[in-house]
Amino acid sequence: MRVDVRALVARLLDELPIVDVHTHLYDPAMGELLLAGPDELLTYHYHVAELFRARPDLDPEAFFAMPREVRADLVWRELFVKRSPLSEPGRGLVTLWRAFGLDPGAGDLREARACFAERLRDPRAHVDDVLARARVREVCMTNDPLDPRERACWERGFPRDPRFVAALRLDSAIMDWPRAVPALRALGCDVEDGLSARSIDALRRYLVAWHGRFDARYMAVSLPPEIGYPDGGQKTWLALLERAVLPAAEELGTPLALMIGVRRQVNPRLRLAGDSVGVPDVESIERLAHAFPRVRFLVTLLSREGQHALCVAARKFANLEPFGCWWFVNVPSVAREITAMRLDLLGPNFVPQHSDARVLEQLLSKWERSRRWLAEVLGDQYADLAAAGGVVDEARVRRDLIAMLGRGFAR
Ligand code: FIX
Ligand code: ZN
Repeated sequence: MRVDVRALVARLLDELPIVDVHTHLYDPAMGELLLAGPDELLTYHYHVAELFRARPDLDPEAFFAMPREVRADLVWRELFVKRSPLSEPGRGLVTLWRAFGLDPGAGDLREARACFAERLRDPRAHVDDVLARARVREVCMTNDPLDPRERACWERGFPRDPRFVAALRLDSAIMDWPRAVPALRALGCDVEDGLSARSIDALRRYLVAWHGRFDARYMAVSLPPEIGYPDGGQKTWLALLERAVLPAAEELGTPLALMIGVRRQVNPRLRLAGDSVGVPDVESIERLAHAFPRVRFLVTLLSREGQHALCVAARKFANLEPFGCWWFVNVPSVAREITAMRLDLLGPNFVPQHSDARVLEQLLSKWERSRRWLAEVLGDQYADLAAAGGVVDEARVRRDLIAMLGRGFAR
């Protein structure tokens, strides 16, 4: 019997319980840290960046001084009422409105606010419903002991929701040294301003301790495009990475995610929406993978450039693992290309996508949208395999999809 390969792949992908390997969501027990609802959704920084393109006359300071509801109303009016929401974030929000039975052509947010207010009367039930409808079985958070609001939760302790797993984020600790020194010292980490052996050892112990406390799945850091490894100790963050973070990763046997290519705050007036992109230095990643063969590097690149070189590097170093289409490359046009290339060069041995959701309900829209282009790309790939005479059946496709999207970074 001939199987309709593309339909089979789309169905299995649709049914697959996903492990989302990178988000900015929090365990519901962490209270207000878990963002939800229309005002958070509309003021997501992806929409805010587009608002300033639509309204170049708008003063960012005046915008951020407005109450959140007023900002959300403005985004809705400018990007969804006065123009068609043709961008990927715009189409994502429309997808979400439809999923909740809301009218994406509405002139205001009244109906949406009423609907979510009703749902959020029982936040736990809402979380369960969103996860169930998104078919997401596990969500990786982004956890930073130096974030005071977050730390208060960990220090107080809370019953963990097993669906929300932790990832120890390192940016605030290592990227702007010695800015973090006072905060680290306040946590009992015996660092000093300089990179003395004492500082390095204290930082390594701090990472090991918080990784344990979080029961983290991996450590992660976002990096600028230029890495320049090795540089003989010139860049402080690179020295900290080499001397404290990588030894901690080896000691813990935990992967390190490198999220490469972000140029933070090129336009600080736009706050979270003010970060940009640069072309990453993949040769340094190869050199790191070579120098630290016992560390598993999970790598995602923010730019379209460098993606091919990263796939080739991953063919040379099995401890390099590409993952996800991050932020500016999480648009179907580019994500399709990247994913087809990864499949061509690596087979099913990588994690094709994460959501980067910041607001709970985005799990629904982002995965709905990603599942579509994933189904197209994977459908083509399996159809080509079948045309070449390969065996493509339900059991094999399901096995591969689970390996790519249903197990997180577990091997
Ligand atoms: O560094 C990161 O993890 C980025 O994903 C975020 O900081 C960024 O602002 C974002 O939300 C992208 O999706
Ligand atoms: Zn992120």
